[in-house]
Amino acid sequence: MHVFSAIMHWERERERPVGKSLTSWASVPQLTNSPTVIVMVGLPARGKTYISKKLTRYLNWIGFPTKVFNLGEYRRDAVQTYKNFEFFRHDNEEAMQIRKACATNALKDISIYFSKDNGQVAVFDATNTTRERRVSIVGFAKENGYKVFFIESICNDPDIIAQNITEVKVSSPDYVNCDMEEALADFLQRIECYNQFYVPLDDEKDRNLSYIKIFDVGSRYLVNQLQDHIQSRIVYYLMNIHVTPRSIYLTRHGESELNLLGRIGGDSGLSHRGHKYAASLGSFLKGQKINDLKVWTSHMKRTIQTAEHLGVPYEQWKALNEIDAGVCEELTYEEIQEQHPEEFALRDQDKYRYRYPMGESYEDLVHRLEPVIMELERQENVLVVCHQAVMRCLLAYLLNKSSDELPYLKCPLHTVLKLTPVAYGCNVEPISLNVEAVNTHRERPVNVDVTRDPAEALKTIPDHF
Ligand SMILES: *C1O[C@H](CO)[C@@H](O)[C@H](O)[C@H]1NC(C)=O
Ligand SMILES: *[C@@H]1O[C@H](CO)[C@@H](O)[C@H](O)[C@H]1NC(C)=O
Ligand SMILES: *[C@@H]1O[C@H](CO)[C@@H](O)[C@H](O)[C@H]1NC(C)=O
Ligand SMILES: *[C@@H]1O[C@H](CO)[C@@H](O)[C@H](O)[C@H]1NC(C)=O
Repeated sequence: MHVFSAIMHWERERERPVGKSLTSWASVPQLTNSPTVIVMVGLPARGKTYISKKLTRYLNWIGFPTKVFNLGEYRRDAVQTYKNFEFFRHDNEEAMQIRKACATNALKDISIYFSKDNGQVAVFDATNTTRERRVSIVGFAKENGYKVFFIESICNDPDIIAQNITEVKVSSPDYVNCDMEEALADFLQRIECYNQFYVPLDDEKDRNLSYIKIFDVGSRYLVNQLQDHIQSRIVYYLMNIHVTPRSIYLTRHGESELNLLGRIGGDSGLSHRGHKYAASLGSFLKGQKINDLKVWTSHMKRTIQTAEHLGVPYEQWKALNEIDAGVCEELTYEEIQEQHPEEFALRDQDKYRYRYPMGESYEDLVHRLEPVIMELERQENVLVVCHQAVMRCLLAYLLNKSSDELPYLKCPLHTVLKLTPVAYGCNVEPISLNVEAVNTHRERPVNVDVTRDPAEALKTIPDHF
């Protein structure tokens, strides 16, 4: 982790300095020179789609525009109704032509994504089980100046495979009107079609390729010929994720003294109602009977006071501290408008990238939170007691929200979000503990021009004392 925090530090150094002009802030940082094609390798039901989606969510969150190109979807577009595994037999000439055409179309779309849509990473989610096919992808990438990184998932545990099939494949569009047993049987035969020709990445023959092999759901890894920063980030991420069932609980601290006054930031303690919420949170958690719950707070008084009511050990993370509002710390929105009207408007124009003078932006916060996300991935049941901006960043990662949506995600006080990973996403359950609190959510106003008048700037500010 230390190596990576050094890298992240270096990245931040290269970012624009604190300045005024929004146009210079809006530029997308160029982090790698040439785009990367990630190619998934492995038999069906080895988690290729799962890894593709999850990795894509992570890369987008840390600021590398990434998209999945799923060959199965191209195939379903080309062949509207799936009959059975016969389609995947190696001697089915007609189907083979269709599959080739789909792969060609997907690769074409990848080039368009890189050249026209600012894409940096494309995840090619196909089976690609033969060497010949891998060679053709490497050729395509060479022609276009792309880097290629293979991710191979290897697993021969029949229980895991059967569980995977029932979890995600039986509900696939291929099997809409099929019963479970039938679908499972067909899918196993489909795997067999691939298995006859499957050639795993080879220590010797593929020694010039860049790849990671993941064995048995991450119990062992083999990494070969890493080429750059982004590939090391990918490897780092893949080595930290797990699939054990668990829940993540996110909450803000109880209402604080400064919340009551409508002042942002600062380091005040809890209000009377804030203490009440903390006590309710304690009973709520007891009721959930969570196995081995880890509790994390920031270094700020309001999260620590909240955790103190829970009666369990907790750990403090400086990285979880609220966004640093710089010169605007402890001001009300009215005062910000009065003292820094231009800053206030600039923030409304691009809330994600806007950096408070002497403070931070949401984008900075995402970088700061990266080690927290990595540790969240490693852990099982965790409660994070944090802050509004911090919770928005964590939620955006967990729920795959874009950087435009991120700064406006609703994270009310005195509400716990219970997030439970399922198949390819996350179930969210908001639980209000029925302790009143002020509203701290300010919507983006319609007029974001620096010349707007104060009344317009203040139109969406929440009530306070
Ligand atoms: C893997 O990619 C190649 C592209 O070169 C494609 O021809 C092939 O059909 C893909 N694999 C499978 C199993 O579809
Ligand atoms: C399926 O199995 C593989 C093991 O090869 C695992 O890594 C993957 O995450 C599993 N789950 C899903 C939903 O595909
Ligand atoms: C790997 O690359 C080296 C140098 O370019 C080349 O001499 C060698 O034949 C390649 N090996 C394989 C297995 O492709
Ligand atoms: C994540 O969001 C992007 C765009 O907002 C979308 O294309 C993609 O399908 C989403 N991924 C998942 C796993 O929902």
